[in-house]
Amino acid sequence: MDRTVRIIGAPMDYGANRRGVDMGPSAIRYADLADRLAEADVEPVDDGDLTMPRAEERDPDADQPTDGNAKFLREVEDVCRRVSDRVAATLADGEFPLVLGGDHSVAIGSLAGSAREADLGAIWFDAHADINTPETSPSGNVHGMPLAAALGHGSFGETEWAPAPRLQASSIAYVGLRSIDDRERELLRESELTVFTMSDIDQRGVSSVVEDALAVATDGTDGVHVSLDLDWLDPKTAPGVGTPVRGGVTYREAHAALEALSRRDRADDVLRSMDVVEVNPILDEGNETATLAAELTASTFGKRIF
Ligand code: HAR
Ligand code: MN
Ligand code: MN
Ligand code: MN
Repeated sequence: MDRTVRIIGAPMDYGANRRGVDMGPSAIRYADLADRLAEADVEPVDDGDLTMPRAEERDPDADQPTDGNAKFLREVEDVCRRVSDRVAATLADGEFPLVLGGDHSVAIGSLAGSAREADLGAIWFDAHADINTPETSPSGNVHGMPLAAALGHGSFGETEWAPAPRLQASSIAYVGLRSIDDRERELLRESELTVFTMSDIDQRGVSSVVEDALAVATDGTDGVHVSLDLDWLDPKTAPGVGTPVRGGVTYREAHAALEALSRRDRADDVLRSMDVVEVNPILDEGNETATLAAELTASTFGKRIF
């Protein structure tokens, strides 16, 4: 893969229980992301970070009709619109957008931008299903809702900011779920999303599961978005995340999974866009989780041992 990867920092923490994930982009860069990408034979170009609105400056008397049970929805909306525009512009320039979170709500922007001019598939590496709506969310945190927003479920305000125009539920596959809220479970059972849990990985091995996920995300689409939430890994391996869930994938399983996305014998260029999210340096140990994020991103772009 000889391509330019444009790094778009989105230090957003409005979708999580602030604070800490806003430092994710810095920590991942500090973990030598650019060098790791160069080792994968792609050319990294760093766009820097998007500026974040300051919630503390919000007028408390201002009308807040769209917030409902989604915290900081207006701030998340503002950031995601800009992420979406940046991702779409990067693709229009023939480059690959790599969005560094920040919390997982930034994916609302990545998905919308990537699905503007193409039919998009997506692979969601996560402990969590992230498909709550403001109505079903137990926490009100938008990082538990990005897939609902992208698919146009629930009421995320009156505007058209959220949905990814050319993303279908039937082209989305989860890999590694182990924490699904009751209302999410109901919704997923009625939906066309494909769910591969940790049990599937236990029984079939991660490589076979990822092959199936790729088949779902490539069938009838023009390209695949990879969303990598670091809490997908076991918390012993990746401690620097805000919502750890025990029983995640190991270091080797994670590498194997992401390497499979760019296997040399695969028809090139199925990958279209990516985000790497939920790294929380405050909770991390020795920047280990950010280092993993950098390594796993390089694996996704084809970095091999030999
Ligand atoms: N499902 C829970 C909620 O909606 C927890 C979501 C945790 N979020 C993430 N994203 N880290 O994967 O609040
Ligand atoms: Mn997530
Ligand atoms: Mn098409
Ligand atoms: Mn998660």
